[in-house]
Amino acid sequence: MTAGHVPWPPGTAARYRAAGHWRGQTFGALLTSLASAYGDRTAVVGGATRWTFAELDDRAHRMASGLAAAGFVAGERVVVQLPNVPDFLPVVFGLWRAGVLPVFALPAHRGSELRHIAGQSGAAGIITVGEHERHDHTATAREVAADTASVRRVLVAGSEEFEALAATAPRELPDPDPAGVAFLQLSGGSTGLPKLIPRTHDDYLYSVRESARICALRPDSVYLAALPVAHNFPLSSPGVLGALHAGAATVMAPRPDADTAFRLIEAERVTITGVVPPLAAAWVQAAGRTGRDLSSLEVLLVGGAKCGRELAERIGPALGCRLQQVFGMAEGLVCYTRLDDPEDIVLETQGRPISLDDEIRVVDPETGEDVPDGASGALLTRGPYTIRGYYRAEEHNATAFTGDGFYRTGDLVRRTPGGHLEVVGRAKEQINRGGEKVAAEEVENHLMAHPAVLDAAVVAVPDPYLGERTCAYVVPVAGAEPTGPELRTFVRGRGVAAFKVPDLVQVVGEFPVTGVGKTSKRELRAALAALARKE
Ligand code: OOB
Repeated sequence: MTAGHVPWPPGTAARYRAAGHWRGQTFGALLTSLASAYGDRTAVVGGATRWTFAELDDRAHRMASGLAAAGFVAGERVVVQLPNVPDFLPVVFGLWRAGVLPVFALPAHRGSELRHIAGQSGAAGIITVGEHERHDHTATAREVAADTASVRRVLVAGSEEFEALAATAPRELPDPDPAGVAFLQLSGGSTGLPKLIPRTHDDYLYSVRESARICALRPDSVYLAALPVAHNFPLSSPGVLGALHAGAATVMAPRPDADTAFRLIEAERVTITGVVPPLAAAWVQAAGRTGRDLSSLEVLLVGGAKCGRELAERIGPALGCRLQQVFGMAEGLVCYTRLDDPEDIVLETQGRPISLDDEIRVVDPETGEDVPDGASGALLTRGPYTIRGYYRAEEHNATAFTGDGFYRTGDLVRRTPGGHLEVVGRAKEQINRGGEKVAAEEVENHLMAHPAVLDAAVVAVPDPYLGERTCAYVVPVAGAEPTGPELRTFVRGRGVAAFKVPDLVQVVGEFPVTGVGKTSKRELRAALAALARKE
């Protein structure tokens, strides 16, 4: 058992095994079996690289041996911050085979997030790239390593050292415990910095296997990884892991823009991909004037944030494919509209859970009582691939989960009599910036580190393109006159992902108080958000 991991109760675990959800297979063992079933078929394409399943399997074996030879031992954690490059796969499968837990950072993360992730996980190493999208990732990783005691090594994909490691003679390593933690994902966060989400081989593989089935992946499918591949959506819903599981090829898109994606869809005859709503809207627009042949595309998954009916209706006609909505979370639960669902369900709901063993409760946020179908309420869930606790976060777990193990998602939903969920809002202090999650409190803390800032409250404001943008209301200290641009530059300078820098800054004399005169952050945010919606 991994320290810091809250396991499922033994009786529940036994039930999930008996039902065949948990099969006792590790990701390393899965790749071995895929290599024997699909050896000569293409597994992954990106840039000038094109690896078959056998080649991927071989590189992952070598990587595992190289990592072990470099001193990484089973149970340790290594932060992986890689963009969409083929090497993402041998690195992650190599770590899995060595029993080392990848900790998935996003390429957008900067020193602030990386330091938190490495520190919180006690990471022994960081695997990153050189320069990517005009940011020197190696330099950031080295800075973080220098002041994070546990980090012994930074490895840079593509470097000579990395290639030597990837060429190590393969040797069999002991297969880790399939019921143990395979990796740590990041939560979108609502209180402060992102929490770490421990996922096991058993539970994650179940969601991957079922996602591949629900999305009808087959060996001749081609999946385009357009979104950053370490995120749960392009990783496993059905994502690159679902594609591998089905013996299908994955194409790594260096960027998600329509030009890049359409070029790859045409060149590689892509059949399925997944995007967030703003990207879907941009693709829909670009499709009208593209000279590219998109006829191979069968399914576009849209999720990560609410896809409104208007956009949903335009996707099929514009891109010549079917829409599949997906509502998921790194903590577990993933819902899909099914390929044979009636059109209204596909256009209006965010799908139904993967598993009949996903338990769904929709409750009154005030009383905690279940509400009837059709009424909106807070979504609670528990099931065979939803965590029972964040990693090393006992205090937070006490409020994020109910006493009987339901995860409080923070989403407001409505359930149809057929069991489909419609996401109608959010109770958590988080801004969903077109699928990129911003924890209000994290940004407020950065703002309050500025000497001219007395208090800050970050709220969502509606945005036609992103769905929501961030607005920071700031009260200055007496006599100070900080400006919006100055505060934005300050937050950026603290080394945070660009999507967290407030889009708007409003400097105000004081915060409005609510009717009852409450001035708690929570009340303030609610009042400001209501104000922002009215404007
Ligand atoms: C996905 O995962 P996360 O962990 O980045 O964010 C989860 C949250 C949900 O709790 C919900 O607030 C929001 O993102 N969300 C949606 C949505 N899909 C996710 N809100 C409305 N409509 C949707 N379709 O975002 C994620 C993980 C796996 C698959 C897809 C998305």
